Amino acid sequence: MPFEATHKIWMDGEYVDWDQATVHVLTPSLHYGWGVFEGIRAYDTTLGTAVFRLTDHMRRLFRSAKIYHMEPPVSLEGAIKITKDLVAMNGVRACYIRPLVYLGYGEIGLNPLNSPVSMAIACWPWGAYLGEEAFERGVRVKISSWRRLDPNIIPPAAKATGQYLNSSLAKAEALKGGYDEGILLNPNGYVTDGSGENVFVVREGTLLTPPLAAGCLAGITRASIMRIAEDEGIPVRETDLVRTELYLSDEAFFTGTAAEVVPIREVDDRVLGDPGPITRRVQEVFQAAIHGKDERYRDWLEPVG
Ligand code: PY5
Repeated sequence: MPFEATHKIWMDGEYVDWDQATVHVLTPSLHYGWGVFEGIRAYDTTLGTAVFRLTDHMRRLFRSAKIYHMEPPVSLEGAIKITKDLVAMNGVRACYIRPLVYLGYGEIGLNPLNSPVSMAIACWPWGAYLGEEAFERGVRVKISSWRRLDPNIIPPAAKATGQYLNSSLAKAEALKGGYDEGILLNPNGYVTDGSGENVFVVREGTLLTPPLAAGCLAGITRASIMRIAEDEGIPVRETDLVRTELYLSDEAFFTGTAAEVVPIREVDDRVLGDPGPITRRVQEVFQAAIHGKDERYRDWLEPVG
């Protein structure tokens, strides 16, 4: 998917032109994947342009950095302010925001502890991650032959750049097989998440999703959907799921910042069918929430102006 470039990207204290936002080829993070990032969205809302759960995303970024012994060069409050200023400065009403904390040029050995820590924040308009049609019709999913990383190999609790080799292998396998997305099982065979989305299934009116200990990312959309479901009187339970529970579910869907809420219509060629009523309901409430149209979730919106 090509970029729809904006004007400025923030890099280590400066707002630089989009085309000038480059790093040296010997930047260690490029070689060894030692970096952490976030995916955030700003929406055109009833309050003007507002970032969805910006503070929660930045907290997760700082937690990821802690796991990898990196002290971001700005404070949490600083990162929040810069993000809002950047979105406003670029004049975009809605966009995807990508903060990145990484090791800057300086060292090329495997010791990550002596390199300077750099940070960048970019934003650009980014449409439906799994395609416009996916919202309505749902996606076809394959259980990946690639297993999710064990927490003692590379911790899924951090959103680290190198870790996404695992997700991208699953994504590539799914696409080459003619599917839209892959779901990864953990080394014990339990469902974790999609390559870039958390997974929910509906069984007899209850929403089920894998627990964090299964090895999925602590998704902010996941947490939002759990809260929405509770408010809507839909029971939610975190529980380990095996692949056949996806095949036999009444409904299933993905959640994520890039993807938002996307129905799953098939898993490994077992048809679940058109999006069901619970999927539709949470999709609808989530859309209202992110656009400032549901009072209950106003505090999730952090206006840029
Ligand atoms: N699981 C994985 C592996 C993810 O990468 C993501 C987010 C999620 C779950 C959902 O988390 P959240 O709801 O907090 O976004 N993926 C990124 C995103 O911005 C990267 C996608 C390219 O959605």
